[in-house]
Amino acid sequence: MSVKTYIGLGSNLGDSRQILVDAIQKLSELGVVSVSKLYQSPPMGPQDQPHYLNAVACLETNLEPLDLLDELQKIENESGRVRLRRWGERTLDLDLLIYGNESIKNERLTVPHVGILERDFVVIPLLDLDADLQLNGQILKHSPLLQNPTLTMLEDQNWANIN
Ligand code: PH2
Ligand code: MG
Ligand code: MG
Repeated sequence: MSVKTYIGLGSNLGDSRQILVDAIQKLSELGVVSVSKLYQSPPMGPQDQPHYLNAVACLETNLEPLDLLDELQKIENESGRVRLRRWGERTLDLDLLIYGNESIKNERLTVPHVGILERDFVVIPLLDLDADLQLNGQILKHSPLLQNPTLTMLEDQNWANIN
C-alpha cells in the first residue's frame, strides 16, 4: 500500500538547480513523483548566505518512514552534501514534511515537519501540488504567509522534466 508523502528540497551551495534536478531523479526511483514549481527564496536564518532554490516533491511510496528517511539522507550524502552551520548554507537538504496522515515523533524524525506553517518556501510549493491541502486542521491556502510571500517563482512545474 503506497503512502502519499511530501518532501521539501532546498539548496544554496554549488549548482543548486542541477543538484535539485538530480535529487528529483533519484526520488523517482523510490516511487511515483510529482514536483512543484521551482522557487528562489531569501535565506531564513543567517542572512550572510546565498539565496536558496526551493521546491517540494510529492512521492507515493511503499517505504516506511524511517526507511524513507534513510533514502533521503543517502541522496543528500550522494550530492556531496556540505552543511556548514545550523540554518546555514548546504548543498542539498531533503526534509520529510508529511507522511500520509501520520504523526511521528522519535529521535530521528518529527512528522509533520515542525516548520511547515511558518515557511512560505514550503507552503507555496505544497499548494502547487495540492491546492486544498490541510495540516493539523489548518487550510494551507488560508495561511497569512501568502499575503506577503518572499519567494520568486523561477520555473513552472516542468523544471525537473517529471510531471
Ligand atoms: N533551509 C535552511 C535554512 N534556511 N532558507 C530558505 N529560504 N530555504 C531553505 O530551504 C532553508 C533556509 C536549513 O534547512
Ligand atoms: Mg530544512
Ligand atoms: Mg533537513
